[in-house]
Amino acid sequence: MNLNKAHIFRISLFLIILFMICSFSKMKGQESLQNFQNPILSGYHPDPSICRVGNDYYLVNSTFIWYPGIPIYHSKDLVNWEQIGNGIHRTDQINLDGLLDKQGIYAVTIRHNDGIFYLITTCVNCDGNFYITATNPAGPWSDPIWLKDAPGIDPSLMWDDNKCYYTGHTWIDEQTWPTQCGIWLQELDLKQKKLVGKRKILTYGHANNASYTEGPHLYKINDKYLLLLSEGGTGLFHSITAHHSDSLWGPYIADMINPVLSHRQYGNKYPIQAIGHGDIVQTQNDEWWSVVLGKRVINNQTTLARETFLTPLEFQGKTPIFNPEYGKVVLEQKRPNLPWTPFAPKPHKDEFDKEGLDLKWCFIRIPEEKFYENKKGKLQIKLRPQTIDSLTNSSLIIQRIEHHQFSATTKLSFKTNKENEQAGMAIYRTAENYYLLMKEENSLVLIKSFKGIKEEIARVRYEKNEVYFRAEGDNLDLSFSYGESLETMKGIGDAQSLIVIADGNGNQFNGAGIGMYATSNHKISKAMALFDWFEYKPK
Ligand code: 6LW
Repeated sequence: MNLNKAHIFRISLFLIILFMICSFSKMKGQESLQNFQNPILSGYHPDPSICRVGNDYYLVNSTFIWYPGIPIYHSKDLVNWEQIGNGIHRTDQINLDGLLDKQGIYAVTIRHNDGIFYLITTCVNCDGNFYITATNPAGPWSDPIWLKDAPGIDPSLMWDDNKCYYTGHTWIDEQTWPTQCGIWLQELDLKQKKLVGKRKILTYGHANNASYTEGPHLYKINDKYLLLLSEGGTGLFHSITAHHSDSLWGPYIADMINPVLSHRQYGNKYPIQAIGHGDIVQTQNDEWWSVVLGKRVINNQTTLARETFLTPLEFQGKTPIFNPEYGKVVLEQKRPNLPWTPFAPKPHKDEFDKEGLDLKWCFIRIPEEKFYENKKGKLQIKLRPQTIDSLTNSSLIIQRIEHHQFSATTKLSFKTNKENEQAGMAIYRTAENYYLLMKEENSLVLIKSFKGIKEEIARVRYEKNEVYFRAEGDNLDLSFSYGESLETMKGIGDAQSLIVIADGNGNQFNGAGIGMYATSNHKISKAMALFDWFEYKPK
């Protein structure tokens, strides 16, 4: 073939343009994504509730006794979520002392009306139902407004004819069947900040002997009323049912296709179970989507607790058809018709070189005393007498475990000559179920507590001040290692199991975290542990 200069020029131009198109679409790969992956919020993210304001979406979860409580997530596409704040972010908003890990802040509802955001929830085993308000969802949020005469859990709000209405769950005292609950409605006077007027039970569930009827949300759609709620309890039998009425106060008629969403019919081998407790939202493009909770199950175990899943729905007549044609929540499918808006990924490694703690860090119960400080690029944690297994706040700072395969590493600097003093890494689910890898006076110790039985798994002599600790999770397997440097890490203890932090065995409702812990085990101490950095990443 005879190639003249013009030919060569044209071919080169073509190749350059092809190269540019390829690199551009690679760069924009995210934007060309047609599908999304479930769960949209992995790890400990139960009881999701959602609302839309213009083109912005806000989502919240329950947090039990973790503080800050009620994370507020923001998204523009329903798939990419970024935490922008917390509803409970001041230590004087609430008191969680003495509460068990499964008590405290239960399911929350987020709503927006007339320029004000509302979060309404229950503090179980503390003061009951309350709401807080904010003009900016990132906060600050108000002090709680307690609704003293509101029984039960799972409050929700809706507005109709400029009035605000409360729907909630209640136990039925004179039980005609076991686990009987009801959903009730009453007006909430936002000026007087109290429930007013008549109270009416709207339903006991969609079928005779329905159990754990809870998690209601009432919507007015095309001038009709749709009541969505959960039944069956938050485990294998969980479900969402729909009830319709032409008027606010009822009667509410159960939809013929109830339950409108459940995975219970797939049995206990199915990889996504416990689908239920949902909320729905209509997009600016007129699609309907729901957020629901579910559990991913591996070898019959759920180590990541209840997570948040996204699934579409459409109305056929009044009936909400969840994930039309599939009828179930799936791990991947076509994403919402919304502008793809990923946010900058957060670094896995926290260098502790900024003022204050990143939003991902949490405490168990309320840190009345500020026992930590970022100093010269290190997180300095004060050893205090409180221990991880007491029902009070201890010097424990954790983030959610969000992956089935993860690796967490930290660099600790800690020196003591007191045998009661320890600092190190913790994997925590409850005061009875946790692992600790701790540095002591001149040894390192691996401790396991399972169903409240605490045992020392391994101990090695170690005399340097600095040490690297690592925990690695792989489905149900867990291993720990330590070293003087990252290049010389050695295993400590036998292979361990993440069943310790999985649902069951006393672990209920909340989820698991990993992070840093320091204690002087019931004695007063002046000691500090310095954490240079902490890295948690999926593997
Ligand atoms: C929550 C209830 C539920 O308040 O579990 O799954 C309770 N649903 O609605 C605790 O998360």
